Amino acid sequence: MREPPLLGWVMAVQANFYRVRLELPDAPELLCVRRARLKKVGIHILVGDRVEVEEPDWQGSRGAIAAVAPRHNQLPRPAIANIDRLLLVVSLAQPEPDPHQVSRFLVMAAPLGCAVLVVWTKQDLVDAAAVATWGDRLRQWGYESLAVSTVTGQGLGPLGAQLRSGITVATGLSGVGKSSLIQALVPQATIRTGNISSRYEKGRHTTRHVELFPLSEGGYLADSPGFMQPTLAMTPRQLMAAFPEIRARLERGWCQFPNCTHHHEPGCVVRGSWERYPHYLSFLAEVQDGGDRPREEKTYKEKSQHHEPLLSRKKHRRPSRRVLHQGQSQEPDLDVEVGEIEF
Ligand SMILES: Nc1nc2c(ncn2[C@@H]2O[C@H](COP(=O)(O)OP(=O)(O)OP(=O)(O)O)[C@@H](O)[C@H]2O)c(=O)[nH]1
Ligand SMILES: [Mg+2]
Ligand SMILES: [Zn+2]
Repeated sequence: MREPPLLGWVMAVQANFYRVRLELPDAPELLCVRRARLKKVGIHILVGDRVEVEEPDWQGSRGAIAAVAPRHNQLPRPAIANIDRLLLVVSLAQPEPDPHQVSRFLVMAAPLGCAVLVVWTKQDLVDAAAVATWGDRLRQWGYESLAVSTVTGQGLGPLGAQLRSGITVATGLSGVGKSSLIQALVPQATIRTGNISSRYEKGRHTTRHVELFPLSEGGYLADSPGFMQPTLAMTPRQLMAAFPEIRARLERGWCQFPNCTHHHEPGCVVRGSWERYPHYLSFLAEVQDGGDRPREEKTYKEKSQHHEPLLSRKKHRRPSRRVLHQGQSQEPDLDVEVGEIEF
């Protein structure tokens, strides 16, 4: 009888090697190559991928990736698969929160279909009233948030407790403290943090390398490069679905027209004086402008479902691996300049 397959998760991609953490307790991480047959059919492997490893060399900590499981979502930049939670990092000061910008990130996260948690950083720089005001405001929008400081250590315990399962990716504007936060939560990680002013001058990100860090209480956390000006790549329908306030209004009543854009149409139950309605209108104008581009018709979730290589869920033995060869995926573009980065 064949041995059961060795399954693991890709923690980092380094040149042509993949660092894989096996699902076996106490197993060492293996530095793996991608099997030539996967390469031949254009199957790429991302950080966050669940993979099957063949021919482990336990002494040399080496192995070969033979198959990749289907992804439930993926971010192209940074290239990470199977995200369970997006940690939207916003600083309470330096820079101050910009509600429109926060809204934009929340909207961008929605098509990934994962949980979203907002974390306010640099709590040490503001008073308790400011923290409470922002927390209340986000609750009105339909999101939970919590405040932390990497200087005083406030809030880090409760945050770690919320990240205990699955893969979490920290995102947010440049300089808000994502890398500092990850460094505080994962002390054994070596992450570059930066000085905001010098980074703006150079116009480059401090954080470029993508890696999953294991949290002490469970779960994995990845850093990502900060955004300067994120763009919305989605359809108007996806935009509407991204607002909890809109969803709530449509649960209570119906607009007169089923294809209502909630802009000018008569009999609209969404239009109103709620706080983020102006955000919705400006995002709507933005996505309608670029709405003809075909790539905007698909979410990354849909894309990954259609193009990803398959690892047969039940029978990942040798004969079933032929399924793998049908898949195709796009090579992630990892070297992206400021301003081009988007979800
Ligand atoms: N006062 C204070 N400063 C902080 C805190 N967290 C981070 N900083 C500072 O904020 C600056 C930016 O921090 P980073 O962690 O590099 O920010 P980032 O979000 O990773 O930035 P990018 O990698 O460019 O996206 C650094 O100078 C940090 O020292 C905090 O809790 N309090
Ligand atoms: Mg960083
Ligand atoms: Zn409407």
